[in-house]
Amino acid sequence: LNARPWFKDAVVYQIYPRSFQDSNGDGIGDLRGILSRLDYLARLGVDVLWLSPIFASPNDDNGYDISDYRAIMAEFGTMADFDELLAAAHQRGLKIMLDLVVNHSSDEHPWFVEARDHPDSEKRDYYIWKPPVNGDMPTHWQAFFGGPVWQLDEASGEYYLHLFSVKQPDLNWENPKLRAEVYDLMRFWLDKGIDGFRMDVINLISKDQAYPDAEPITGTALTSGYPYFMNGPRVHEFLQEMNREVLSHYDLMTVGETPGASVDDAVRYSDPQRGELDMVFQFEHVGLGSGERGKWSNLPWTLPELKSILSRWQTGLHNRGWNSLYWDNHDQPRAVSRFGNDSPEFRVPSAKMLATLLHFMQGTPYIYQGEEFGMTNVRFERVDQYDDLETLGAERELRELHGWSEERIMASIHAMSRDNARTPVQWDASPNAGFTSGKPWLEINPNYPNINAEAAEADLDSVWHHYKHLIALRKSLDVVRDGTYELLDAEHPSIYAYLRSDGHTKLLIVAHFSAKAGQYRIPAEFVGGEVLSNNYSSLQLTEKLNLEPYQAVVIRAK
Ligand code: TEU
Ligand code: CA
Repeated sequence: LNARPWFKDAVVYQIYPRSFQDSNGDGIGDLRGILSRLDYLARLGVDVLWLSPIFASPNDDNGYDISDYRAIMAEFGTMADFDELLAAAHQRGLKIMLDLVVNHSSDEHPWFVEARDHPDSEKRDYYIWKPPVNGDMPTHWQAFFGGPVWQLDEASGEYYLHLFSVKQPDLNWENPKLRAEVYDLMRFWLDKGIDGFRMDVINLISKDQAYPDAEPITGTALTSGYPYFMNGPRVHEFLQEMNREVLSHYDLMTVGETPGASVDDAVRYSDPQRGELDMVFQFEHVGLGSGERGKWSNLPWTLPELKSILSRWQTGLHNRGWNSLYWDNHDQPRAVSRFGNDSPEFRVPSAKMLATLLHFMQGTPYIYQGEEFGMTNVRFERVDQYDDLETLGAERELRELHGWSEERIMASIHAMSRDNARTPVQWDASPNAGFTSGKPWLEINPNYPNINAEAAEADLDSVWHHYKHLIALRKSLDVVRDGTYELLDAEHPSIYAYLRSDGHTKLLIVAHFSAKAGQYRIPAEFVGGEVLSNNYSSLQLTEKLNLEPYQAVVIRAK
């Protein structure tokens, strides 16, 4: 075992290709667009590019529904474009990680077409089919995008399982042939020289074979099947097999997306001795404010809750596994709008504060496109300006089933829709923000004349330069990778302060979650220390720190 694998020193940058950069004027981002921005990414200093799915797909869920695992989505380009992109990235020292979506495929994948049209074929068992139970569906589990997880196939009279949309039938991991197919397609990409996989909902691949029904969800006729498919009975066995068969033969990094995983689950996934994955994405901090209607409830959250979650993950995985660190991705609203303050006055300091807080934790940081210069949530006026199937499905259910007013629904969409993260990257102040010369597939956030990459790179006080500084700084300090973590003042309502220490170096990180000035008493050993990072121009290093709104500082003890 490599004692210091490279993923522990890496900073990952996530690209949602559809919204990153269009190269041919059709309004859709593509591989040649990514190619044209590699120098920008190299300047930022990131190490790994994670591309959200680039494979052939009917785009019911923007590529998370794959119809050919070995082909490039026509709208994104060709295999030759991909090969060129991979080589050009490697030339610049950038690694490429692909998105492996194998909990489900598209219903337009030839496996599913054959399975559905020929129930006697071998492919039938690549998916999960069940006969009706007492004339009803086998369980009443609710799908992630609303409605039940079972879809009746009239021709055979059987239901198939889809934890996500009806066009995303779940693959049957109980079938060894299906597993071998997955391992084969992974080798196909690894043999091309890619450097890793992000594995979509990988902790959902093993279902409880009894398919029991579950607790009713209030206000619906459905139940929560989470206990029966999250971190299911054979998931670790499957991942260990995948590791033996594929992963252990390559030099790559892996991160599993694992909604509903606890710290102990994450240890099981990421303990190097167990031979599964390098790390997982946990969902607890981004789950803050969830209620009866899931994230759409959008309840208030408190800083002590956030501190308690992130601190539990920091201490829980120390020396036992490895953390991934993220605020933003293509499924989450923009962190500066959600955990910071996106008003013109506080957008820049609060985006920098969030970055500082996260990048000094132990783990591998992930930056989502646009986060590095402080892109914000979008507030479309009309529902039809949204594209995301989850948002549109929720809008219908909240209105028809739960009687929410249009006003309440729109407020919730503005706060939580996945499209907040998916509006095109704002490159510059030119028409369409430099994203496309055509009509963008999703409208651009109207704030692009002020908030864009070009302006940020030209301004040394920008969010962009803060990210660049943090990326370089964390790499120069072993304590960030290796040190212990200790939370201070857990109950303080507006200060998030923690210590990192490795016996040689001791760091204090203080983040001020408030739009007002404040004060915070720091441990004496940091008075007279060195300020390594500060999102304001000055700081009086006294025992009682005077803090500006959303100020964040990192101090090294003498
Ligand atoms: O997301 C998995 C997942 O748990 C989502 O339900 C997530 O919680 C939701 O989007 C938050 O609102 C992954 C992908 O990241 C997502 O884009 C896909 O839609 C989904 O899997 C299905 O492949
Ligand atoms: Ca294009």
